[in-house]
Amino acid sequence: MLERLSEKLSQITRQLSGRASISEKNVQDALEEIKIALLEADVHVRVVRRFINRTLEDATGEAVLKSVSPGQQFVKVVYDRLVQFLGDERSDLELKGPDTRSVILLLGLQGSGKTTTAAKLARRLQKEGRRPLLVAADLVRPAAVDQLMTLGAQVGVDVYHEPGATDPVKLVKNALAHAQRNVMNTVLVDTSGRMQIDDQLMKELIRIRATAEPDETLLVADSMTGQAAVDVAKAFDEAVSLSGVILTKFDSDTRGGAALSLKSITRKPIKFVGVGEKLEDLEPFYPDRIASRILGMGDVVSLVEKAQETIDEDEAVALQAKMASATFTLEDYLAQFQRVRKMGSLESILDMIPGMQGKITEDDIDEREMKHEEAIILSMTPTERRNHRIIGPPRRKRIARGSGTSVHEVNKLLKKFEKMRLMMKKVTKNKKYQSQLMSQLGG
Ligand SMILES: Nc1nc2c(ncn2[C@@H]2O[C@H](COP(=O)(O)OP(=O)(O)OP(=O)(O)O)[C@@H](O)[C@H]2O)c(=O)[nH]1
Ligand SMILES: [Mg+2]
Repeated sequence: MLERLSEKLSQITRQLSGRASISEKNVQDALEEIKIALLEADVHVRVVRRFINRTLEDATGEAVLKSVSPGQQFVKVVYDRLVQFLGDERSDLELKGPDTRSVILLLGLQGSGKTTTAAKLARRLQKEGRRPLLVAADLVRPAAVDQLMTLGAQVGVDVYHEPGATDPVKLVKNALAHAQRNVMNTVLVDTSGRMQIDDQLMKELIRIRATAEPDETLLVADSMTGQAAVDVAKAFDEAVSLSGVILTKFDSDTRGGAALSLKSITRKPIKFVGVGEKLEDLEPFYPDRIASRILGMGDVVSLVEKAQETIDEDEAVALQAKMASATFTLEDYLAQFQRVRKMGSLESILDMIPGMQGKITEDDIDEREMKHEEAIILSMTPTERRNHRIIGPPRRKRIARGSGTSVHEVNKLLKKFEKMRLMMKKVTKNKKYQSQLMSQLGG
């Protein structure tokens, strides 16, 4: 993905990055080349102009030209701008808690990938512990319902459908009642492909939206269409008000024009990207990682930066001392979870380490278990967290209830923690293991 844009931009920035000194003219020349590369990548012309102007401002300032490594500073400036134009922060789905029903409405042009994406998303949410229901509300294309049912079966998610139905609004209403009855907390509605100019279908979409009252109204757009995807997003947003976009076929998009233009033109975040035809090929969209990919810097840079941001050295030293003396408490353990959270998911961290990409998948790491463990510790009183030995059977029962887990799970955590403490004490006596363990803990 993004090969062409990346090849161009990394070539341009590489020319400057190694230099001990650069002039304002060097920066201007490089930016002229970047401008051409962005236009070739089908980035919206307004976005290109804004990008170049702002980068020029930042890059010709004293801080860059007079710095110790101006070339690298320049690359950093370009990188920061790319991150900004890609949308800054990762924007996740905003769904209600597990006890309340959430609805996700997927819409878009014909063939953009709605049905496939609905199944991919259902798979992902199910793995996160939600109970999804797919709703076959595309009543226009004859084979659409069968397609969703096949995909639903593949990911093990129920599909609500009504043979012979003709009114998608009514069908959605029935589907919501079905979800309610069967305690399914996440309803994903697949709609039929629309042409923007098709007034009737657009009106129907507005009615579906009013009935579904979605938490997320996501446009599914083909990233290969570049700027056209941005125009589509604008049109749909005006009609039904979008909460975000999923860019599909990102695997085949070598240019990146849609990804780079979308946020600044429409203000809508890209929440996920589709990166293949298989049902696991859906990835959260991380602007910083995409920017490093575009500049060919590898994700190592962002890993290092993130690690520096989140890990305070004093904190690490204090932690080490605690480990050695086995005064490491559940409170410290909890802090580790929160540290991992700050850095993104465990999976995303492993993904950034060279050689680890794709080797460890969601299936290997039990983020759900992590969430459960966190919930358990949060249900303890501070005194209990500081001294887990006082947690006898009645307290275990209370904690299980409070955290929505079972006594068995509480027992398991406490056993694991006790074992970990012992191991830490042993390990901290040995310098080599010590650093290994610290790095495992994110220190
Ligand atoms: N390479 C690649 N192909 C994708 C991706 N997402 C969807 N596709 C393919 O795009 C084609 C269309 O996907 P659908 O999910 O049927 O699209 P749709 O928007 O539901 O289509 P209509 O219901 O006809 O409007 C299928 O062949 C998918 O396999 C992706 O992220 N990458
Ligand atoms: Mg479809």
